[in-house]
Amino acid sequence: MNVAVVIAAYDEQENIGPLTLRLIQTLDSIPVAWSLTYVIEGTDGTVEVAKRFAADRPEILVLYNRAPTGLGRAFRLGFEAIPQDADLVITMDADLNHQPEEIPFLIDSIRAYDADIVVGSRRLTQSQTEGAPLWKTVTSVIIGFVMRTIFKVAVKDMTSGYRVYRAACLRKIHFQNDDFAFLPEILIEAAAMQAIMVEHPIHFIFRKSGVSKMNVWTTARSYVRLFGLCIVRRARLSRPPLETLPSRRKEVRDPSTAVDRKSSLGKSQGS
Ligand SMILES: Nc1nc2c(ncn2[C@@H]2O[C@H](COP(=O)(O)OP(=O)(O)OP(=O)(O)O)[C@@H](O)[C@H]2O)c(=O)[nH]1
Ligand SMILES: [Mg+2]
Repeated sequence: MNVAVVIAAYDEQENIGPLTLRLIQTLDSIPVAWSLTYVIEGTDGTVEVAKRFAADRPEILVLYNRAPTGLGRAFRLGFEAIPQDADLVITMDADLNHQPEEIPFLIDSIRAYDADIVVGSRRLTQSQTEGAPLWKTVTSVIIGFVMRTIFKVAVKDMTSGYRVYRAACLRKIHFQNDDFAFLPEILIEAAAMQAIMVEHPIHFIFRKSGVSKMNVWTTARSYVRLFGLCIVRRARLSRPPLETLPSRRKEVRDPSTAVDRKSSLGKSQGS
């Protein structure tokens, strides 16, 4: 099995070293072929640390931009770079929110449920969350509730960035959002494709180094854009088929038209 890990990092100099060491240790300990793609942005030295690891391990690819382009855009770039033969794609944060040692359990979960996506979840009874400020947890729970209600996606933790995707499923999903809202967008798209999604409890640890890159205004704008996009899509999908539009109904009620339709139907069936 080929596993491609994709991680976006923006000024995570203190975290990238310990994260990479733990990832290598975990991925080397399970019977898979792996690759690790970093999409690094910023100028704090994160890229130099990652490149030192990449010089030793050919499995590691480092993509780099100086200026941050947004989380969704960074992941789009990372997903484009995953090897063609990847079976699974794993995403996680670079700030040690997500524990690399849990990767084998998430992989077991996608296999056991024959799922398309496994979401590493902070919202199950066995999940553990350490150190997250109350406002973040409350905001995330509210966003999750609103999304689930409006878009009918049966996932409790829709904003979690710790996920395992079947590569074949991920390749079919084309998300539009350039910022944090790409995370729920992927699940909304996947639900529309009838993808099988399951959640697996994780141990989430709030960042101990570096600062949050989630800008409240940019993120709010990206969610507004997502809602707009989804509402337009839903309106298109729920538009009644031509026959039931009012003007067509009138036409069918007209006895002469109804006879015409019947006879033309009969003809096409008969021929
Ligand atoms: N390449 C890139 N990475 C980004 C960008 N924005 C965020 N990230 C990374 O995406 C991940 C999630 O961002 P965080 O700042 O941790 O957001 P968060 O988890 O909601 O906030 P914290 O509470 O600080 O953990 C981290 O690994 C960031 O370094 C971006 O514009 N470009
Ligand atoms: Mg984080």
